[in-house]
Amino acid sequence: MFQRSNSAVSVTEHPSCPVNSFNEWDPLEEVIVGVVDGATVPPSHIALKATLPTDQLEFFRKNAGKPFPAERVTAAKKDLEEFVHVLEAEGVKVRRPQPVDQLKAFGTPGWTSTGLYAAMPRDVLLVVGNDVIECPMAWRSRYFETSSYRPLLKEYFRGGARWSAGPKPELRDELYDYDWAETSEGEPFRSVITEYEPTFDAADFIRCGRDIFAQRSMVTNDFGIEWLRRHLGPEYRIHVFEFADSHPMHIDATLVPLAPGKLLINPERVRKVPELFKGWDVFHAPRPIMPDEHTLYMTSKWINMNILMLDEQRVVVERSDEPMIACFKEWGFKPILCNFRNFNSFGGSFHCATLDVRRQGTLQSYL
Ligand code: ABU
Repeated sequence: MFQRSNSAVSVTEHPSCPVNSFNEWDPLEEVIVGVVDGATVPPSHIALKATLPTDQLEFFRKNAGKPFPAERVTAAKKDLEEFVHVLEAEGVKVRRPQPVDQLKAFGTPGWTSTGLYAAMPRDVLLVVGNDVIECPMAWRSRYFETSSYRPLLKEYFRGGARWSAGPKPELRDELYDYDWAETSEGEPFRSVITEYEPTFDAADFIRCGRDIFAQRSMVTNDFGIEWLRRHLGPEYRIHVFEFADSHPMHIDATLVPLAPGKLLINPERVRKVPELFKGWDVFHAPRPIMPDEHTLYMTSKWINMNILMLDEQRVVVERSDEPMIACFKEWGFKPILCNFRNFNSFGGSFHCATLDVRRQGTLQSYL
């Protein structure tokens, strides 16, 4: 479950580094916002089957290796443009990845694939302090996803950032449980990936200064978590939680620290708030109001809680999500509104679509 350490609060300062982000709420200065251009349906694979909404399996089977419908990509791009304007109006510097041809096949001696997109920087890159880490992702279609970010990574490195990468995985058949099947209510979590090699998506980790919360998922294994733990070293404590979620993939619609002492939880998945948060204000996300007919290719409706904190007060929330807007106001935050429903169709919301490259602030303990 989780580890606890009582080491004293201390502070590390790197004032001039272009990459500097220790938590989810210090004042945001620079952010990468993804691009949806060229979004392509990945080839069929057991790793996808284990995570896709069941009503999308047929779409993915029929459209494997083809572009997502052009009208949906155009609508999502419009949402992203609005989001960029909203962030700039709030004083945040916005950077964008380079779109690449996702239809171009690539592979290793064991397999071939086409790509997915560069829409979700949160999945592929993890910023911890001054270190930007390329994640060893478990989906074959995402093997080269960092390519879109390489110009930015080189620039940040030249500016003084640390640039790391997890061990490049082989993604051989041994990594996958081809016999994977749905579990029944009450059964322990069954992942579609094995412990063959370390894999993780950045979005299975959420930062809270020295403490980082994580989950095992359909893309993140214990081997990957252990790699990250050793890579980060003793300055950080990774706490691994298990939630009531039989298809976990990314923690940021389940458990989201909003500010020191303030935690947002998914009330369906977090049945018991970990002891670690004793004394914190725990806010229950309201049930999502996304209409059933709104296409969500790759996510649950709980992306209503996939928000982006601009500082301890300002939070970017979907414009039509009235319950969430009302809750944030009641809890003392300042919601900043942005249309994002069409982007949501592609699997995430404001947190997924961003990578907070630089926030003011230093390494602190909040627990
Ligand atoms: N990163 C999106 C997570 C969505 C979900 O857990 O439902």
